[in-house]
Amino acid sequence: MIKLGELRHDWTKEELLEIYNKPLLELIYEAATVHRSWHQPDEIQISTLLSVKTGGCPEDCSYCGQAARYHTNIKVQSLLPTDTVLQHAKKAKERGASRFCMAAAWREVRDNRDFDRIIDMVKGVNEMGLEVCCTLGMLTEDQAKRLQEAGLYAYNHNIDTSEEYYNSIISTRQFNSRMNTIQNVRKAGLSICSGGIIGLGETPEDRMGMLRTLANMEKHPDSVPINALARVKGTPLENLPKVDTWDMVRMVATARIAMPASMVRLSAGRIEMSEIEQAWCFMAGANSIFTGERETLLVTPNPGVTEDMEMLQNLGLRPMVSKKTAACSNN
Ligand code: SAM
Ligand code: DTB
Ligand code: SF4
Repeated sequence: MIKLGELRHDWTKEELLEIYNKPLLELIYEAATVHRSWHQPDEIQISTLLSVKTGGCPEDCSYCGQAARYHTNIKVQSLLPTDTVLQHAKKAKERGASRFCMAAAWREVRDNRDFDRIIDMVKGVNEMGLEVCCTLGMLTEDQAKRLQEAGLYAYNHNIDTSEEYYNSIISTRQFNSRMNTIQNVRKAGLSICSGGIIGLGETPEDRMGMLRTLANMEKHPDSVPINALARVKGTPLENLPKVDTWDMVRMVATARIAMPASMVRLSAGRIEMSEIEQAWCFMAGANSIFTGERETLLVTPNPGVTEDMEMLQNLGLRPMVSKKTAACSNN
């Protein structure tokens, strides 16, 4: 019998597979029980995502519409002006977001003027009382430190899939480079957001291999985004089948059990899920979502903010207050 609800860092792939393959309702019940003992079950974190630099990426991630080498219908956009980004952040806050995440289609951060501009954006968004997050590709320890000093709260860097399957999906970098960046982010004292994608043609063993890597880190990532592949026309994975919702529910439930204290974020793929399907994911322990102000995630569609707020209301859920706002109003 596997004991559930404890913080552990020694999961085996077999144990995780056993959990993942449990009879569905039993699995959901157990994940919901763990969820309730670690979190306020009616609170959902709203993280607004903005693509601050879109497309033209030199990497070959075979799921990604932003890789320059694939012929996708994406509009390439160089780094947005700081003012524009700050306006978006203000609007996101007014609409209930507690976290604002800025994404750039970069392989890695370079110490150039664009990075200086990102630093200004981080300062500006931080001053609004939002938790600022960035996802900019690979980082050195010094760059992570610079972001932290500017007021960055969290850094998103996904491991995407299992170590074994990684090279079938991405050839322009190694799994270990991702792990190194996560280590650099940790050394800078930033909150870590790291998860992955399902629906890339991986096996359940790969899915659990990915969760095992995340769950056996010295400290679990503070948030774990679970993405279902958003199939982008022109990418090598465009014709893969849509992820089965019950697979998503199983993945969320297993992540919740393996990393009980972490935020589990229902990420890409929500546009293809009904409110009822999303409700199952919340029941299974998801407690965070990405909203996009422009009804896109980065380049693919996402539910609108109004639709999302209606969904939360229908389900009796409420947006989580930012830890920073809560701290300010208590003073
Ligand atoms: N370029 C940076 C990087 O790769 O870390 C930051 C942005 S990148 C778009 C962030 C993450 O989004 C990827 O690591 C991947 O997990 C996820 N992602 C990208 N395209 C996706 C897609 N089509 N479907 C699902 N998730 C996707
Ligand atoms: C994450 O795990 N999911 C977000 C975020 N991190 C940056 C991105 C999902 C992208 C989905 C496809 C797109 O719109 O490009
Ligand atoms: Fe570039 Fe990130 Fe897309 Fe990979 S996932 S191609 S690194 S933007």
